[in-house]
Amino acid sequence: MKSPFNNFSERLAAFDAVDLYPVITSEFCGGRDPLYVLRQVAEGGATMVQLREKHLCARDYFNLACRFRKITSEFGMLLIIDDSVDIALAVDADGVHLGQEDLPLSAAKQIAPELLIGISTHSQEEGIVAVEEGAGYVNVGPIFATGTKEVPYKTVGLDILAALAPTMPIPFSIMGGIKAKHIPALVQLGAKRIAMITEITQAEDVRARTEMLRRLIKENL
Ligand code: TZP
Ligand code: MG
Repeated sequence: MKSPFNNFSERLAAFDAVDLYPVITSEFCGGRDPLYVLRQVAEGGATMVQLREKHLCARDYFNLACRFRKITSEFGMLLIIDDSVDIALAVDADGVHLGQEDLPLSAAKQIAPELLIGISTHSQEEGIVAVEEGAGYVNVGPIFATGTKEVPYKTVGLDILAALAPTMPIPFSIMGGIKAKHIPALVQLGAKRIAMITEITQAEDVRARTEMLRRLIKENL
């Protein structure tokens, strides 16, 4: 299945307009099929999703990513693959999300010039480097403590977010321990795109939760 977006600039424009950034990992889907959770997120109106699997072999990650591509294309959504540039290219995903220990941005850009490449950053300094190296977007986190991932970094917190938001020259998302109750304050500090795992994927009604979170972000913009 093909991406609904033709090139980097269409993907960047789509990311710029994102409000909620759901990240789906099989082990955090409350025992449900990640494809069911994806469909619920899509029906709830999300315009992008990241597939993030840490324990699948490349073959299984590829097969799941193909199925994510089919559903996200059906809904006109951006699809980002965590960690793997090769799988992102192989399934015609729209981008790849890379951490500080993954393939360097410069190498990823060389292989995949039309992919939207997102970089995980944990401080203002890492954010500046990612921008200088030409990231498509950056994700800043963990904003709050999270049990979803072992993070060897201090939480970013609201003060750093407040300092960083007005100076960030490219679109950014934030992540880490974020729940619905935090959204008004985060949006008022300048965060327009909010990435979440468990607040979405462990909701009993994922579709209704997606709709509610999107509404909450938009109401506070
Ligand atoms: N990177 C920084 S925090 C985090 C990742 C992958 C996990 C966020 O998960 P949750 O459930 O939204 O706290
Ligand atoms: Mg990674």
